Amino acid sequence: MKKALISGISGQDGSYLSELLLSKGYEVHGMIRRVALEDETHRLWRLRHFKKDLILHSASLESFASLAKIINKTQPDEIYHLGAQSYVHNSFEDEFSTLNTNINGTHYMLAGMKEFSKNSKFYFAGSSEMFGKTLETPQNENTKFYPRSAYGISKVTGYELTRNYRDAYNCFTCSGILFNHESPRRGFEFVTRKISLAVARIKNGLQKELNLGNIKSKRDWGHAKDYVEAMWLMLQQDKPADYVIGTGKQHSVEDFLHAAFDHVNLNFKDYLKIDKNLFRPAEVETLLADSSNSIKKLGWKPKINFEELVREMVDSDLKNIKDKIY
Ligand code: NDP
Ligand code: GDR
Repeated sequence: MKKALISGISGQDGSYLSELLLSKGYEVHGMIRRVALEDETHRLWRLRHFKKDLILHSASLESFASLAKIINKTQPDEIYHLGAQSYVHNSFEDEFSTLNTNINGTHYMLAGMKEFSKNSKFYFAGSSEMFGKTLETPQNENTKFYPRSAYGISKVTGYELTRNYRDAYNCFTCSGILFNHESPRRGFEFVTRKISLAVARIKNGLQKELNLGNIKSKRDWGHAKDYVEAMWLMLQQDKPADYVIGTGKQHSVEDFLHAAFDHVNLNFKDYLKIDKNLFRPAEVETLLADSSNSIKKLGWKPKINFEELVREMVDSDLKNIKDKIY
């Protein structure tokens, strides 16, 4: 039986990846913060349906000793390093924690693997935020990086560390340069989930307006379920490499608003308030993936399109309201 170790297992991607690996017969180990154990209902909500099938360890991305101990103990075939401070807006408010957790956390995971489990295969969660102020469109594996936030900078550094462990120490390390991916399990601070929950609340008379920042920015949005499959595929190849993963289709935040409100027969213009405080000091205006290399080498293709994604998120939040979850 293959063994996998996932950092950030309690997040959106960690939950979908766990389900995928369990369905493939893996023994799945995950790292969680100790505080999560004190409040499982809220902090481990994404894992609640299959938590009994996972082996969870408490660890902190800020502590090399805690990560190395678990890597040594579990001796995983595959390590998926997803844990990070992942909210770009927050990285302007707290650059220090973002850089510390994301850069050192990645370094500690790599160093722990090299020291105690050299034959593990390693996945690093890179991001389209590394392209930032895009220097060409669409973006592929050869596009130069121009990060626009401490978050983006931390991911470029993580990517370089991951590549260096491949070059210098012959480790099997891959970076997935993943574009935005969403789902009903998306965190509430991200724009798509903020919109889907607001639509459900407004439809039910629980909210009157929705405050947003820059609705002109454009993203390449896919479904998280499709993207965790790409992570797994990367570690099944004969040789390690880096891959761009996206749908190749672009929509603005305004398009998302349109689709989400239309789905419940409301007009977003009746509820939207633009809030200057929600704009970022340096915005990433436009992102669009060229995943042709991944389609060719991994045989990966997204299955869920933008319209289906929006409908699934809004329907899920309507159900959450009906079931009195929010
Ligand atoms: P989430 O924010 O949903 O999950 C992040 C995970 O990291 C959570 O499990 C969180 O734990 C954990 N974490 C955060 N800080 C710490 C810390 N200091 N110590 C230990 N664990 C910590 O992110 P996603 O699932 O959406 O993304 C997964 C990874 O992929 C992230 O690295 C993200 O940056 C990257 N990424 C995401 C994309 C997307 O569109 N979703 C696109 C490209 C890259 P807790 O639950 O306790 O907070
Ligand atoms: P992003 O996602 O920064 O692309 O990072 P987010 O959903 O936060 O923002 C997308 C765009 O929407 C604009 N926006 C708002 N965003 C938020 N969160 N809240 C608002 O009220 C709002 N109004 C407008 C933003 O300015 C931005 O242009 C996500 C994260 O998952 C990262 O971890 C990941 O690496 C990248 O995607 C790829």
